[in-house]
Amino acid sequence: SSTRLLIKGGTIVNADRQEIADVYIEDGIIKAVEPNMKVFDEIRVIDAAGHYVMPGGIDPHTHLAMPFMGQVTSDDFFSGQAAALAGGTTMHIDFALPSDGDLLAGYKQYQEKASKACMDYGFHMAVTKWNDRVASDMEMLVKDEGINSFKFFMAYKGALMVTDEELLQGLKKCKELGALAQVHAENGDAVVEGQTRMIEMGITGPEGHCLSRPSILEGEATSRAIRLASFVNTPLYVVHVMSIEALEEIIRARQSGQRVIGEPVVSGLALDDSVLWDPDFDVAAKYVMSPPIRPAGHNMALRAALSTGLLQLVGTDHCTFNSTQKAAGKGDFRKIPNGVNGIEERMHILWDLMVNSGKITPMDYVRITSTACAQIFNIYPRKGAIIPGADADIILLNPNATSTISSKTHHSNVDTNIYEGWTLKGKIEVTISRGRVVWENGVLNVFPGSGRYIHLPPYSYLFDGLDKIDSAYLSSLKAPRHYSK
Ligand code: DUC
Ligand code: ZN
Ligand code: ZN
Ligand code: ZN
Repeated sequence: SSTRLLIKGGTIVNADRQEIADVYIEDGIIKAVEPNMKVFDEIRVIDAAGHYVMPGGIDPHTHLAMPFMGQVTSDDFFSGQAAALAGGTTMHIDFALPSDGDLLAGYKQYQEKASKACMDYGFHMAVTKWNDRVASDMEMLVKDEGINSFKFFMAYKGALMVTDEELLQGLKKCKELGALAQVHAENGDAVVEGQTRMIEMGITGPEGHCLSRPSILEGEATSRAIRLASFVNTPLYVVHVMSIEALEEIIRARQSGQRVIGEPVVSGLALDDSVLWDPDFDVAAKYVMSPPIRPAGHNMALRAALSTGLLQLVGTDHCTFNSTQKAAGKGDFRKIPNGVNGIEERMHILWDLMVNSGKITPMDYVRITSTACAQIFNIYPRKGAIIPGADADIILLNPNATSTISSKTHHSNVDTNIYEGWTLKGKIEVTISRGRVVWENGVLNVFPGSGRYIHLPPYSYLFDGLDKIDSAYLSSLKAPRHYSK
């Protein structure tokens, strides 16, 4: 039986236009977007007058069911995705982290974890070492399994960190495959040095976390990654941009024509590091993530960059640990598992922070929460747009309603919330996932196994014309040289 749905009279917002129209959906696909459509029998009609009707959010950066720092993140693919849907996000791209650097095995493990998915998802794959096997696995994942991005950690020395040599090989392979290279940019050697300094000074609490890895270390690694990507001439995606130093490197590179994407995360935009000085360990520890939340001012610069297009899309780095898990680092901040929540809060916080404040328009909001992500990961316009033929992933936002965040009412499987008590204006009242109403009147209607794996094809627009740049470079080498005696 076909499911038919008509969303009537709302303000349809796409990244490039806004209009009052109806949206007709059949079997999970948007069939028509037109004003004043006729209502047929046996069709469910949702009255959207006074509401913004927008593409569902796509979170480019999450960690569900991930073993990390001796713990496993508390949200799995069901609880994390249910939370996402309740917060207006209808797709995410999770970081598959292979336990022993074996990419294919890791990919299969993550697909197994995702068998309980209740919304659409894709994967990035983390590369934590380099050898021929890793290279051939990357090739297989791109050609057969729908992976088009690989993340390299420049921090987490002794665990996930790659050397510059490994990063360089990875960048070359990404370029060859048309896959997007992503970096966690912090200087991992200097982080260890900074941590040792703190412990020697007797600073063992959560404030030691941000003091030990200041923003210059993020700026240095961002600069290094950008310059290595330039040397290889391949696009680069910098995940969780947290600081002015990193931002400046990205802006410089973009202004010189380099293809660099910068992704801030909600916590870095919305908070500052004062929270890490809370005398209550349990409170301060919940904000520990890497790179750390920065001193006040960095967040304002990131917001400004986002509003002017210097940063392109927003993730969350959703990576939740319960307070009992965070307690592993009581007395030594180095053992606090790194990660914060955000998958459920991202859409509401960005609306309040960026749209209500007048920094961006609803169209910009759609771009930074959905469209840009779909374009970068090469699934636009199937995702990220309300147009005929696209997947019916849609949200209805009431700009006049408010909601208050609390760990007591959120859907994420974690006992704390870093935005506890925040009241936000602009409420996502309905979430539609591939034509099915999954969130309405404060009630979730989801079941495990209903989410689909979305193949992400290689060679996004970021690769267009790159070969011309390479051939121009090669022919410049053949040009006559002039030497002065
Ligand atoms: N940072 C975090 O805070 N959590 C997961 C991994 C990371 O890089
Ligand atoms: Zn990271
Ligand atoms: Zn992350
Ligand atoms: Zn309403």
